[in-house]
Amino acid sequence: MIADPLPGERAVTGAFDIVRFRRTIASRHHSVAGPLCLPKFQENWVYAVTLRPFLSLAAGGALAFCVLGCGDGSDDALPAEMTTQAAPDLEEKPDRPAGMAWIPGGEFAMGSEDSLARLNERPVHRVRLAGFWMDARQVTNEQFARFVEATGYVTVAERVPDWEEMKTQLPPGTPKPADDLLVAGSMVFVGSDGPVDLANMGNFWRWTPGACWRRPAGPGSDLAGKSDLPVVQVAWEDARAYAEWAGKRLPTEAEWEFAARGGRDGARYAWGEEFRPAGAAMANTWTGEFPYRNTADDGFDGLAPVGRFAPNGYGLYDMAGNAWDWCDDEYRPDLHMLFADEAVCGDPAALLAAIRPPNAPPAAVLERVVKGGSFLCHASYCASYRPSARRGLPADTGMSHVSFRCVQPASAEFPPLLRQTLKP
Ligand SMILES: [Ca+2]
Ligand SMILES: [Cu+2]
Repeated sequence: MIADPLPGERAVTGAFDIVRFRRTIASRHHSVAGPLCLPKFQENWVYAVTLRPFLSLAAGGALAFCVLGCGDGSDDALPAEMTTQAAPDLEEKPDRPAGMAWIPGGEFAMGSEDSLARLNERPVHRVRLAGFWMDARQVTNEQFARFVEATGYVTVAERVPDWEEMKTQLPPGTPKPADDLLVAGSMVFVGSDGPVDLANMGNFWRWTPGACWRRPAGPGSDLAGKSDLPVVQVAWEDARAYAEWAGKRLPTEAEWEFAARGGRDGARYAWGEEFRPAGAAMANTWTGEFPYRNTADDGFDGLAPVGRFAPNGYGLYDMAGNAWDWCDDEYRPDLHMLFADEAVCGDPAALLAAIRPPNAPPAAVLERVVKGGSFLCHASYCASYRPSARRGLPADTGMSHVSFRCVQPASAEFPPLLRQTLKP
């Protein structure tokens, strides 16, 4: 049975917020869309759509609403370039970045209403995206090591938390955590000896001082033989730092989900409707009884090296299971409800950023979206190996099953999303 929401997950935001949000969208859309923007900006549409996150900040939100056109869809038809955009033949793209797959862009149904879908995946709404490049595989330990070697970067899990600094990012009056918690460390999956209460993560996860990407299971562990495993125990800002170094950025949730679907709009899984077509394991998940008995009959009882399962329709590997992928977006459990009445939306990440209230918490303490599920996902617990499945995780915490991959806009002249970090 699927419990909703997951343990530790916030309840879905109340109706009041949604009404207020819709009113904001409506007023902005109708006040700036028609006469002011469309004739003026239509010739630059493709450029503007690709630039939308940047523009949404640069223009204080107003421009974003006219180029994104998240309204009733009647007065802002897309120009031909967007609606007829076809997947370019990779062979014709001499500038294809190494290790990346072309995601053609277009329109898709974001979210799911099938029986496995949680509340935070409902309802389905249409989203329209421009094309982009995406890493075919998750960033491996070897790749991350190269980044660290080149930059001397120290990940969040390796830094001793500074309470004085933390305090400034937390609501006033937040009590100081116990001293033995204020040490460098990360969350390690430890499993259990038998059936336990799944609502209490502490029954199978342990905050582990000394755990970090180099020692993913804590002191005494290392990366021997793991160079082609996805890097884990990286916090969201570590993933972002890597992306910036690589000249890329993290995907938005919508980009990630569109890419994961591999062209199978509305399908339950990235590969179709059946979890194990003809008995074949399509992803590294938990087989057996969670969290104490892992039969590993998909070949792996822990993380698998990247690229061991069949790629999806866009040539992307491991978009289900193995390790979650960080996305750039703030996590809102009610995301899909916010867009329920819109015919077609631009990227929800840009829309939400544009209306972010000035008193919103600083970016550093927000939950960020993770997608794709992991080797720990099991039908009895979360079934998150579906493209629409989503969780929010604290941005500052690494875990045994969270990794990332990057994307790159179609042309280098478009500034990456990274440039408009929601810094406090
Ligand atoms: Ca497995
Ligand atoms: Cu899961």
